[in-house]
Amino acid sequence: MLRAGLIGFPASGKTALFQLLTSAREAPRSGGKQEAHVGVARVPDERLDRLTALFNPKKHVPATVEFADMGGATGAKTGAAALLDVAAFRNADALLHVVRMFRDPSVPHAAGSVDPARDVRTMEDELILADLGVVERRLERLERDLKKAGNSAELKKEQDILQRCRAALEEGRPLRALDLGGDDAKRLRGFQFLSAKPLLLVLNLDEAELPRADRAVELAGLQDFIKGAATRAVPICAKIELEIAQLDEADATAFMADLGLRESGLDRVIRASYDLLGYISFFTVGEDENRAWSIPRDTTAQNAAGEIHTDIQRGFIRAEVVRYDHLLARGTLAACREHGELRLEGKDYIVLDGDVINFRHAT
Ligand SMILES: Nc1nc2c(ncn2[C@@H]2O[C@H](COP(=O)(O)OP(=O)(O)OP(=O)(O)O)[C@@H](O)[C@H]2O)c(=O)[nH]1
Ligand SMILES: [Mg+2]
Repeated sequence: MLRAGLIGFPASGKTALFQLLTSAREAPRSGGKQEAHVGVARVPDERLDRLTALFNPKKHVPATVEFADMGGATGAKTGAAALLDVAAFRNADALLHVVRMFRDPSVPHAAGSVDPARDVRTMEDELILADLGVVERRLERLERDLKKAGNSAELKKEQDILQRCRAALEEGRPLRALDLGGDDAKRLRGFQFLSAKPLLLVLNLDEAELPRADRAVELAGLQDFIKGAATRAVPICAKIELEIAQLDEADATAFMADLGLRESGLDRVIRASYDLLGYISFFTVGEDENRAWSIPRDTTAQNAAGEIHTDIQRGFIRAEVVRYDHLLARGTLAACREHGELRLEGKDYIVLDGDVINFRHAT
């Protein structure tokens, strides 16, 4: 499951977005303790809906994304370093920075003016500063340990990579911009650096700017920033979307059409998150349950099985795979088998987006 942490300056719309994504009724209180509220959003997927119409299973289980929102400010006043103390943020796969673009005089901005490019840069600097603190503390320790342990090759390697991180951070570059090989990346994973996490800028637009949502990045002056590695942006108007969420389906569709919105904010934010992280979906189907699962691109069949259960991963024998569009066109798995569209794949098969899989495993 994908896990994302919502960060941003006070009154940028984090909680509004959190409520929108997770349909949470109770909002985390502003200015409260530094404690994360965690909510789960169901990933909308038309393909799963179609499969369910086909199989009519007892259960229909969409993939889910977990979002964390903080009661109280994240960033600015307290500094992003505080995020490192909160597991839901430390362990997040991605950070969603909610950037204020709406201009509502009744909701003053802590910095006195609405300036998205400034906020994005300030937050980036905070993430960098928080990571720099971690790197420096670890490097100090390493130096002492190296003196004691003599020439430990492993410690030396760690020192080397951390020194490269320090150099980048001191230049104001985030760790996600560092092009690290597999081994180095593995060495750093344990530190859970904030600036190494993929970053999605959620541009919280003013209602008046909704018709120009396609140009939100330019409006915010963020063209250069989003050229950075593992960095994306998605426009949204949290307030309007919350209003739409209160309407029944027919009214919501009409209202969205009026505003020129083709898909809901929830769809857009989740799709952008998947895109950013390179996540794909595969499906399992049957009489009991149809279900969507999320995995990183390039996951092997055996590891994909582990997403369902470690027993299935361990006892993996083979995967029976059919493409979603084949199954939808034929209507049944038996018909796909007859036409040679049901393939048997081994543990090293790379699962593709939209694969419908039945895992054979020893128990
Ligand atoms: N006009 C307008 N107001 C918004 C929008 N999004 C949020 N707000 C309002 O701005 C205020 C702050 O929104 P929150 O979602 O609580 O902001 P937050 O980032 O969680 O704030 P803290 O938790 O205090 O850091 C609320 O009164 C919202 O109703 C928007 O898109 N347009
Ligand atoms: Mg809040």
